[in-house]
Amino acid sequence: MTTAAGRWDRLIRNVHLATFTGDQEYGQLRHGAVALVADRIAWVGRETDLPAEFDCDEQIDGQGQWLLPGFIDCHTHLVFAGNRADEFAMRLAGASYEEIARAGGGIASTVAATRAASVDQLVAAARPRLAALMAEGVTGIEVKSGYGLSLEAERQMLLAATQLRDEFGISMQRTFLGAHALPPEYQGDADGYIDYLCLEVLPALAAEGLVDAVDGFCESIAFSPEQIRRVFEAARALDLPVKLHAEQLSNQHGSALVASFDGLSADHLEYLDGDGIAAMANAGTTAVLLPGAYYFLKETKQPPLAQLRQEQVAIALASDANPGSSPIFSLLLMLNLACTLWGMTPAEALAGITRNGAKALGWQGRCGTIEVGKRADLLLWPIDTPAQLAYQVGALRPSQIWIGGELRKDRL
Ligand code: DI6
Ligand code: FE
Repeated sequence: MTTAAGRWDRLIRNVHLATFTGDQEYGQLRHGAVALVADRIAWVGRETDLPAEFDCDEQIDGQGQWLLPGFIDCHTHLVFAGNRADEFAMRLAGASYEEIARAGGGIASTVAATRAASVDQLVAAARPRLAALMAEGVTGIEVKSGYGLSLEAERQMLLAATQLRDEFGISMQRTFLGAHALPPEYQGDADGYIDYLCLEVLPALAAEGLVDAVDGFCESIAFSPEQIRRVFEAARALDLPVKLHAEQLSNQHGSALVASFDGLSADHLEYLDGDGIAAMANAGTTAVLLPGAYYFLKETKQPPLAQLRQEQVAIALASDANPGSSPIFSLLLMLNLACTLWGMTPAEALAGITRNGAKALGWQGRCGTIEVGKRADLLLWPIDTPAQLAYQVGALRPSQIWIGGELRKDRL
């Protein structure tokens, strides 16, 4: 199969393209067409610029709808057992997220439920969450461990994620988040727990091929920058990329730390300062903003959007789907929240779940835009303008989804 002779497997025509390349808003190209060969994009352009002769097995009439890259949810805690509705009620009655965590609730309660679950039970619990995200167009996702906090229980979580990846045929980055919280058996010995992660857990799980990246929670209720640095050094020794939950509840200077390790992303960032932004800009570390957690925790300190823009730090958006701070399984809702709560533009928000979402995972060469050579992860949307995706809440679904060039007939 060669593209030079105009031999294509599929041609999607009569569509408006939001390519997320170039200078136009949304990278838009009206009256476009996209040709696919196997799982790749082979040609992109205006319909009127199609070659006079080409050979193509299948032509698809997009009926004037919009074609976008598949969405990337670059920060999720999708695999967990139980729920924290009781804690939600406590917070509504006035308790803070930090108070609940310090009193032994919060992440620790999800750890107890997750440790008690089998891989099959974790998969069964996560299946409807992943199906909900994918039904709205997610074709690439990051899934973290971090509710196991022991070798066996972290392995169970990563095995569940791997099983979901294969079952749904989705691109997935599996991230080791052992440094999420201190498990009960290490109370009072955070440094001992970090040793255990660095010397035993991470090397073993990496050797089993279950880890694609490494994350941590750098916060006064979690781990110090010095402890996170040791986790990052262990990741570096295994050639694994790093990212960090940073500056979510206070400024611990985690963003500068992750940038100093050429990290993929620093995530949350409400308390990020100018030095952190400069370090991220220098290192090319993506800012992953999580409007679901901001909204759900009723945070009032906004991430420094204007300064991130000014320093040209790439900004991604993600669901942070998790049982404690963002039990929200909708990436489209994140677009709306980022625009209404922080003043992001619809074009910025959409770039955050396409081009910049891919960059946050180190996938910029592979997906996130409509470009020749990229994976054919594509969404056809029955909308008049891409801004509609950030504006409307509910009742929006892609009319077609292609993953790796294959039409997902189940449409999930
Ligand atoms: N920050 C978050 O928002 C999630 N993890 C983290 O480090 C929340 C995790 C939870 O509350 O279960
Ligand atoms: Fe998170």
